[in-house]
Order: sequence, then structure tokens, then C-alpha cells
Amino acid sequence: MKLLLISLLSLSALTSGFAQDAAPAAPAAPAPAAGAVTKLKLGVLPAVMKFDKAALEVKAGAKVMLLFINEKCPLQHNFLLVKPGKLADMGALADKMLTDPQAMAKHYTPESPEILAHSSKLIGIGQSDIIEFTAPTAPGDYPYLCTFPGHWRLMNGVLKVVP
Ligand SMILES: [Cu+2]
Repeated sequence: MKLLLISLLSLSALTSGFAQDAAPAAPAAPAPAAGAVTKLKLGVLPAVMKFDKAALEVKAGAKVMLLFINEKCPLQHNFLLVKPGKLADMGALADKMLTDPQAMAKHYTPESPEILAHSSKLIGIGQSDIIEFTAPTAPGDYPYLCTFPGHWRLMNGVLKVVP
């Protein structure tokens, strides 16, 4: 047993000696997919008050980076992601902002605990915004909408959160 231990030690000394002579270790492998970011892109159709996608899909709990981009529409738009079933409630808040003198400064983004994520600003033609958020852990249909006055009834869609 003692002999075996000694021979293991000398073997380890031998191999560590080789390691020192070898080239430096390669950098660690990239992190596994678990830490990956889901990248989504959502555009705007010109002059019809609609997003270019009626639905998006993500895995529950995923880290999401959403590129919100207005390439051709002369109107200004924002993006809000809200809790399931809250599209009409949020639309009502959006309509109310018509009488709020601070509405433009707020980029027509209402304040509500039902909002899960939103753009930082209104985007006009040629502009974009990156919205980072963590997808809800509960699967379901999460509405998204633009709350610029008059837009939300047409300008909405569904983020499908899947298990
Ligand atoms: Cu809009």
C-alpha cells in the first residue's frame, strides 16, 4: 500500500513536470446554453399601427434581449409587455394618458404593476431600442402593445411563454 502511494506520488510529480513544459492551457469552454440569452426582434409595419409580428415565443425564465426597431414607419411607437389578460386594462390606461400633460415626457408609458417590461422611449423612423428582461417563469400568453394614443387596439401581439 505504501509502495503504491509512493509510486502514485512520483507519477503525479512526473506528469506535473510535463504539464509545466506543455503549452498554456486553452481558455475555458463557453458557458453552456443555460446561461444563454434569447434574442428576439420586433419591428413596426409602416403607417398601419401594427407590429410586424403578432406573436413571439420564449422559454419560461429565459433571459431575453429584444431588439425593437422602427425602420420605415413615420409614426412613433413604444413597447410594453404586460401580464396575461391585461391588454384592455393597459389600453384604457393608455387612452387616459391623452389628458396627462406629462405624457410625452413619459413616452406614453403608463405606470402600472401589470407591466413586466417596456421600451425606454418612443421610437420614430430609423430608431431602435433594446429591451432586456427575464421571461416570466409561468407559461402563458403575455400580451404586448404600443401605448401611443390610439395605437393599442391594432398595435398588439402575444409573447408566448412556453415550458
Ligand atoms: Cu404605436
